[in-house]
Amino acid sequence: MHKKFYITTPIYYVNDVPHIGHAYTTIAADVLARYHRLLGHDVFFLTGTDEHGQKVEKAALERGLTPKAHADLLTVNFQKLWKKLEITNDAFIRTTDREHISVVQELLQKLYDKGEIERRTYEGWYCTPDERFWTEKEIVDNKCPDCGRPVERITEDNYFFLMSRYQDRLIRHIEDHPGYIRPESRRNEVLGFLKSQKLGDLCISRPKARLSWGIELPFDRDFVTYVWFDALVNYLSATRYLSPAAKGSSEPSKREAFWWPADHHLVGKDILTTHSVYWSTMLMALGLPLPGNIFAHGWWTRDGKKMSKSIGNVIDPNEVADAHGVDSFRYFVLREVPFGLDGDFSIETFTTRFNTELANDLGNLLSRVLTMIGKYFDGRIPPPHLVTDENAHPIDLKLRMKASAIPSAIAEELGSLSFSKYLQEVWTLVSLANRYVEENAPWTLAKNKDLDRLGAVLYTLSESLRLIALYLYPVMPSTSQKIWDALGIDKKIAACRMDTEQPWGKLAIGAVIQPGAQLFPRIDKQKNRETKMDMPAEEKKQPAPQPAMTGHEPIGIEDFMKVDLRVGKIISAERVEKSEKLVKLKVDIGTEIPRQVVAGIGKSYTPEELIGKSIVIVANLKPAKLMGIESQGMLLAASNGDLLAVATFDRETKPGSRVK
Ligand code: ME8
Repeated sequence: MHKKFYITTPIYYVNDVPHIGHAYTTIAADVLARYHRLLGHDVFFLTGTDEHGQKVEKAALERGLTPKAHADLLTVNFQKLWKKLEITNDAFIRTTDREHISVVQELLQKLYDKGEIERRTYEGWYCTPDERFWTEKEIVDNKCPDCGRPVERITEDNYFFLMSRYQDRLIRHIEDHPGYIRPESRRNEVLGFLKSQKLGDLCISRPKARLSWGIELPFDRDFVTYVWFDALVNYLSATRYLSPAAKGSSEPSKREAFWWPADHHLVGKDILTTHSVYWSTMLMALGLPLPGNIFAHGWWTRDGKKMSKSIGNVIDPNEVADAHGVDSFRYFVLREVPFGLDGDFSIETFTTRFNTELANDLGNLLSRVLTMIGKYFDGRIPPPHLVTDENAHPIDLKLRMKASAIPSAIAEELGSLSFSKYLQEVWTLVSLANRYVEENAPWTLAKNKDLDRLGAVLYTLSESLRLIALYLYPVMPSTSQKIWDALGIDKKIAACRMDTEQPWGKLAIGAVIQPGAQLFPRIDKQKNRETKMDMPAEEKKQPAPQPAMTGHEPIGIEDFMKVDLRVGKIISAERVEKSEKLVKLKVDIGTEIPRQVVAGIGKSYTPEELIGKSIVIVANLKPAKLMGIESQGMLLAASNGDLLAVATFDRETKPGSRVK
């Protein structure tokens, strides 16, 4: 028996270009679709564009185009963006599709024939420029509450869907199905509203005299369908003509039955009512099953402010992805805010997460492991030197157990759409692997020629990285594939199954690693304040500003205490390419992440003799770039002409201890 998984995003209005809100829902849906494919489920992931109605007609008019020509142009922006963001939607619906139109008309006719739609005379206050009705209570001094222009009293005939009939049934459905509307707070809002107010009927037509850009009512050619009635039907109509063939049957008629109802409708909080009330009652009237879940996510602000075109602070997902990569954008939006709450986007928070979580925690872990395999094992995955769990090293077992526990944690977190918690779960493994490096000090094992243990340690780390990539694949598909490629795994994750890949020990011994470029080159926060090493030659020539007088004028203790001197233990050292002097060091100063320090001591020391030394680090120096590499501190050394002497300690000292 195949398990099917059907997920949708809202269909986006083609009145404007895509922004971060559109990208957010679509990325979230893509993560779930990819995850369910990894589980071996039959997946149908649908997105598309909403092309009828007043908003689109108005936008087209402003550009001097017919609504259809305008829609044809703007829908491409969405399709292109989804391609760039590696969205794997199985179909893209446009409400101007002939097949969709015919399903909308069929359903309207069905409801009309069943007596669920009625013609009524409607009287209300109408704002002509805004083209919408207001109630007596809403208008202010006979003016439109939205634009402030005078409203007129209009009486016109329209068709109404008798939604009020379903109020009690809807309340019961929401109460009986706690997962129907999520998150909990939104569910309570909808229930509160349904229980405290009488539900009205829904006007589902617009006279053609007022709006012609819509689907004609099949039972009255003078009217078009209200845009929301048309749009919501997309979730159902797509199953008939855009879904993958139903498993075990090639008959198109079986498709709707196979795919419907959807498992999740992901929507933004502002369109929850249309989905939870209009759509649910429409389905009830049609005698169709309701979707499994409607999830309303929060809204993004930028630097604490609402995004708006007039302020010009709308985030273009294209720009962020072009500047810093698709995967980091996908990661950020899902990691930063629990799905369901509002979130804020700022370059500062993006950069911090990028540099610490992606560049340091994950990117450095991979490059360290690959460098050591290259150096100590000729670039081949070494054997783990373990036979059973019994003779495994306890710290190896701890890492293995954590790695094996992640799939069930992911199932739980993604089951409740807790994307941020899911990523945090995977990051506990990333952090544990980083700690494992420090605890095992492979460089010391190498120095002591303990190649068996060194092999076991590097195998354990490579295998952890293989699993980290597998677990991160739904969010960061390219990065994950790059990690597998680098580990010499000759498989496409997209074609793999979680259950066959998740067992520990699947990494092939002897596989040749393929180190590539850094996964996440750090974003330089102070690009404009780079050190002279990175400056153009012209600027380099200028005389350096003279340092303040030192050694002559006495300073107070408070000045000296401003300098944070720490004991640092060098855990790795390598020469900086194309430089005689510079050596890149990783220095343990007692923090979880070691410091990277670039020091000009390459003429006086070989990297090998530096490893293991305890030195003095200026820990609160502003980071600077040397030959394009960030240095996060400085070591103390004395110069004897050309030969430098690094300050060390004459007794064992703990990394991170203050030097004063
Ligand atoms: O509403 N942050 O389309 P749409 C997060 N066509 N999400 C945001 C946002 C923000 N700042 N601004 C907007 C429509 N959104 C209809 C849907 S479905 C049958 C029809 C979200 O293009 C908003 O919450 O105006 C909504 O989910 C989505 O963008 C599409 O908005």
